Amino acid sequence: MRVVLALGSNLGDRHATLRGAVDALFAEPGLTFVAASPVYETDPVGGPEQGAYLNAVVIAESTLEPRGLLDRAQSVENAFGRVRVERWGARTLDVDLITVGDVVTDDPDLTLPHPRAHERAFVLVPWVRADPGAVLSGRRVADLLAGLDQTSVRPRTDLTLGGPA
Ligand code: A4P
Ligand code: MG
Repeated sequence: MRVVLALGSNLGDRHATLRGAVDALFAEPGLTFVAASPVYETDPVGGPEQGAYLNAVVIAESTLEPRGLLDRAQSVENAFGRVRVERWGARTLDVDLITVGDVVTDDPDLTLPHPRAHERAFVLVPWVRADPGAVLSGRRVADLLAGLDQTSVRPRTDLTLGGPA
């Protein structure tokens, strides 16, 4: 199954964290790297006052069950010292599952597609760069973006993500 993962960091060495997260995500069988977006500096959305994020999107082929993929994402978050203090608060690393094939679920522990992805420029801008034909719930991501303010999502052309080492 084709899967889309969104990575975010706004604490510590954000770029090193994102690169390390890509290595960790693909370190075990079940996930094969397909593409990574450029890296973007983004204004924080929601939550308490906090610093700017680096955000990026990674596309992969997965043979994992959706649960197994969530476990992988959460263990990588934990490996990078994620401490859950406050929802939407600052974090060294957030790994969200945006889509997992065509799976649709409304389980609070794993909602697919990600319930806020369609309104988040910090997810959709990198996603469409990694996959210009991307579709979310039957709508072209490029079209979804046309209705969103993208000024809060700025390319960091001095930084790259790329695939696992
Ligand atoms: N969960 C349910 N569905 C999913 C899914 N599709 N992917 C559950 C990942 N997790 C999912 O997440 C809370 C719970 O959501 C998990 O236990 C999981 O089982 P969390 O990572 O513990 O907490 P969180 O990330 O603080 O909450 P949440 O609701 O995931 O927040 P968001 O929506 O991820 O927002 N601004 C900018 N510019 N860039 C960002 O990256 N990120 C957030 C976090 C807020 N503002 C941001 C950014
Ligand atoms: Mg999250």
